[in-house]
Amino acid sequence: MKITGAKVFVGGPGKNYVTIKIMTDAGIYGLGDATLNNRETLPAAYLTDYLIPNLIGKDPRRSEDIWQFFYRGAYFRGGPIAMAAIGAIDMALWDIKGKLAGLPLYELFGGKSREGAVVYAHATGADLSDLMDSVARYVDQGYKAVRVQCGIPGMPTAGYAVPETSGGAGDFITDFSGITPKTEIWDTDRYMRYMPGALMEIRERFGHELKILHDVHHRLLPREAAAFAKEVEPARLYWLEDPTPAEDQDALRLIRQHSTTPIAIGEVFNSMWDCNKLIENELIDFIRVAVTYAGGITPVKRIVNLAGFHHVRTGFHGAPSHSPISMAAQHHLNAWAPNFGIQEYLVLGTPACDALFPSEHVMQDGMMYVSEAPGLGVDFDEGEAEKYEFTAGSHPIVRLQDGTLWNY
Ligand code: CS2
Ligand code: MG
Repeated sequence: MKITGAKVFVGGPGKNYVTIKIMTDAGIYGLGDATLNNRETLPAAYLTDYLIPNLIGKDPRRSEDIWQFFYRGAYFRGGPIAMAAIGAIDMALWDIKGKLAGLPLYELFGGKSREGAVVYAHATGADLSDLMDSVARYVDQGYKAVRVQCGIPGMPTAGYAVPETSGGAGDFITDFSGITPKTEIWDTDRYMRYMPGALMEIRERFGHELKILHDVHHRLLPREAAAFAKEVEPARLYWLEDPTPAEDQDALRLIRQHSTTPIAIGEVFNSMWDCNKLIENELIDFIRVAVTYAGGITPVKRIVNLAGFHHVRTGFHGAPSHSPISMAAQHHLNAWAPNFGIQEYLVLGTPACDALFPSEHVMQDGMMYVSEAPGLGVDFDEGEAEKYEFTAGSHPIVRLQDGTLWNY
């Protein structure tokens, strides 16, 4: 069996997705997602210029050797661009494997460990009252878990992932449009004074059954993160995400030494080597890697297995940056992983997105039910794809009030 060709598409409804379709001489094709948020043309170029020419003629069933060929063989290893590109090929090869076997991917991993996987939604508000309304809407829809972000009174701009103005009644998605980044102003002291009380109010209003998550988005120093994690303990968070950038991983010890709040990290990691020490030293509770940026199903399964030995559960990244293809790969891993924790999930189910990526995965009452179709269980409509083209975007940048550049 041989790979006969591969095509790359960039674009999508309101969001650029990077999709690869790998064709074989058996008439079966596989799909992969290489979307790297706001840098989408780069993994597309890596695929087109370097990886695809080396794929043609290879046996698609040898997904392990192909992964090693692209990872070890490149000499310069890792990084989000290369790993997103390798990850997309790996997903597509697993998709082909599942279709050949006539089985949904979770069966090839070891079968189901659960019927449905708990997902969390993003509740957000310009102020606490709007945030409460947003949480209530998700609870009414049956969600069992929500991530909560709200504007901080007196902060010059709203804060991470919250609308600038009150009264919003829908899902809020950060505006990444334009090549020149927007600027947010951040004030750590105000955030640290306000947010613990707000989290406590949310817990009191919604009771103990709701899983409440909060994303600091890398904005605190290790000592501040330790103080914050300790102070929010009464709110009994399901997790505190990215309390401090995880580049200096020894700094994570400080949080552990001061608090039992569960810590979730990893959405910017690209390899096992970015997270193995955090896992082995049991400094985190949830590993947040994405199947895309972490290089595909092949390495992420290894990360999940290592995590399982150290009481670390999964909480794969599921921001709107991911197309339904990589989300499908995660749904299959979530159905299997013995140490599954939770899945981030944003309702992107617009008719346009569903038309581009027809899928049989079902979200109901805050639970994701994996498709029984062979392979990934998601398709890609090339005719629909012709409607879209690439539009450049950028992540906002963050500055402190005196102008110092800070972490988005
Ligand atoms: C966030 C992301 O989903 C999350 O937890 O941290 O939305 C993140 O801001 C984006 O993926 C950046 O591209
Ligand atoms: Mg995050």
